[in-house]
Amino acid sequence: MSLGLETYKIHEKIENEPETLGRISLNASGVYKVMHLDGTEVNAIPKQRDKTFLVGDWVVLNPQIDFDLIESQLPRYSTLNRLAGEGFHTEEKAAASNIDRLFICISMNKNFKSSRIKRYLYAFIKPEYQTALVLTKSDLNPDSLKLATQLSDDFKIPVFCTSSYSGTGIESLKSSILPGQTVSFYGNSGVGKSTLINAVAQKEVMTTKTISDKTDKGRHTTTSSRLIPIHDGDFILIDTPGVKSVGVSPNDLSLIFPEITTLAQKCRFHDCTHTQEPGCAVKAAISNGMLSQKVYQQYLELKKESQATKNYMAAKVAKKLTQKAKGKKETLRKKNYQKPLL
Ligand SMILES: Nc1nc2c(ncn2[C@@H]2O[C@H](COP(=O)(O)OP(=O)(O)OP(=O)(O)O)[C@@H](O)[C@H]2O)c(=O)[nH]1
Ligand SMILES: [Mg+2]
Ligand SMILES: [Zn+2]
Repeated sequence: MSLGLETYKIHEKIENEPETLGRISLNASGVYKVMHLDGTEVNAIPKQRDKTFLVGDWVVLNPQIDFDLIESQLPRYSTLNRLAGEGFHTEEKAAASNIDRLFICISMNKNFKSSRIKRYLYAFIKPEYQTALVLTKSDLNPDSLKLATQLSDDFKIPVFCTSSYSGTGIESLKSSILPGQTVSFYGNSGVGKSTLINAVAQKEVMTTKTISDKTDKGRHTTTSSRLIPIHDGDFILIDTPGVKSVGVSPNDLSLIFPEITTLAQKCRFHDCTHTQEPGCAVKAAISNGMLSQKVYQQYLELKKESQATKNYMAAKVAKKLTQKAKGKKETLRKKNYQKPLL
């Protein structure tokens, strides 16, 4: 079993690897497991207690009786960062390392929006790994195939249309993964990442849970990243915990649509919404074919979403403040309470 070592050696130009090498296969809030090249998995403890690792890291091990000490970590050639934060995207958290391909999973249920994809691609197209889209649960949407073609035309990246239930697209997804590659799956909780991994692996390697198809709200079944060798380590999958849907801040919006930001500087009004104002450079660019109608629509959709997130966050803050004020009143009331004289 090579666990992707050959690929790693090519990237890092290593000829002879250290003898006791392993790959971090689980990180459950700082509790690690490591996989040896023969496929066995053991508990692992960092020699330096404050050192943290990512699933996918190559590490030098010092085997003990019933665990391995992690002596050191070899450099990473790629890192997958998850978008995280409450309301808006406020931080990035590393989730996996040394990956060659990333599959962004999007469920084909009725909440599907192509503007979201634009947002994901902005965050995840990186030179260190190849990115592709995976449309999951295609059995829920009769237009899935059509959408897949449209998305691959629009975004110029590979799109796989899959259903783990019917088996559609699983084989083509699997055969697109080259020997020795490490691939990771990313997406909102409940889109079906773990079910897809089980379908590709043809066995129950990941726990999945039933959710209501009505809301498609995941319950965060997978809570830690996990490395899974397929076909005796021919290629390696990394399942990552689902992310909450992260909102788009106005700042993200201008980064995702640089062409609109540039055009907006020429609008007559500085607070132009690019919808009906006179002298709008964005609308003018659409009329003369400089800006595509599709990109404009995606911009409006994400802008609406950004406003909705802003309102949601404002309402949440207001609720907290009211609760705080109520709490203060209550303490005051208690403080002023006098025991009745009997
Ligand atoms: N209709 C349909 N449902 C699916 C399909 N794949 C998965 N599901 C269902 O979607 C739900 C979530 O699947 P999971 O694989 O646990 O989702 P996940 O993305 O791993 O979720 P997290 O681990 O929380 O990030 C389960 O109820 C699955 O049965 C599919 O191809 N079609
Ligand atoms: Mg999962
Ligand atoms: Zn304008």
